[in-house]
Amino acid sequence: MKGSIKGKWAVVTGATSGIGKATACLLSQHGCNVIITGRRAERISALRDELKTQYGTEVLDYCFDVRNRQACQMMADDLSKRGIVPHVLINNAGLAAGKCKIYEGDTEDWERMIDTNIKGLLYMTRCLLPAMVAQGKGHIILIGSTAGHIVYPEGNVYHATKFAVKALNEAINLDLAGTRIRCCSIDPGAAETEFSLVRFHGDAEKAKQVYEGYTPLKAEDIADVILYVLQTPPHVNITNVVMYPTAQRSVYVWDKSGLI
Ligand code: NDP
Ligand code: 8X3
Repeated sequence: MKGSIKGKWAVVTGATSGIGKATACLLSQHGCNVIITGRRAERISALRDELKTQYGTEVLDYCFDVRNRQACQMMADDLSKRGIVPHVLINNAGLAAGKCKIYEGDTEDWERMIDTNIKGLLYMTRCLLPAMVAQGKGHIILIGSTAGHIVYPEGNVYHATKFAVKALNEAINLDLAGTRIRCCSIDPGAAETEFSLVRFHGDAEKAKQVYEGYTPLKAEDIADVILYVLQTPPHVNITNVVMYPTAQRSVYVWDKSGLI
């Protein structure tokens, strides 16, 4: 029996762009009420209006930085005041900042990645998981990466953060043993979003080159997998999905001939 997400509440962090936005749209299309978050206020409110108009689901929007623990807690408190216990938390907000040898790394880039990809994910989980545990159900999705399985040169700190996500997925699952709450890390390879634009600090030409010569994953491909995982029946816990574009078989093996 397929589980349904209709009428449930899902928190999606990083919903202003890429994977988070595609996921918020798909969940909303399937009748799920969404709580969308991100730092870019205009994008968040535009998405809220679009989803309400297009799908008629309930949408709440919160504009904050996941690196700010108090702001994460304020969102959780506000939900609780409204009597909403999210059934789903999608910890998607994240980034790579820079790509260079570790001895040339920018420590501000390191802090952005560590504070967002690890600490932001932890804050959101710490703020929302207790209510799920209390109600005895829920589903957490972590957006990890193939970068959390194998390291490529100059990826150093980004890899460290995604290896941490892999460890946290295992840890969360262990700590939730004996509950009905499930946790899954979805780990994509190259997906064309604003990811590379952010990584290369706004250099659009460099970002474009990352996706040349092959068909990368689309944000919607990852959203499809998230939906599949969320719709599995309550006795099924898919704990990890690794997905590459067909043209990429590992972080090292690509076909960039333009054929695939
Ligand atoms: P995008 O840059 O398109 O989207 C990133 C999202 O994260 C934006 O909505 C951004 O919103 C949000 N975000 C970033 N920092 C913060 C912050 N401090 N506080 C709140 N929100 C934040 O990239 P993707 O969609 O590709 O990235 C989403 C996730 O997928 C990341 O965790 C990334 O590591 C992971 N991933 C991406 C892959 C890829 O190739 N694209 C492959 C594997 C994993 P805003 O700026 O408005 O705050
Ligand atoms: C993003 C995938 O290969 O650019 O996490 O690191 S990769």
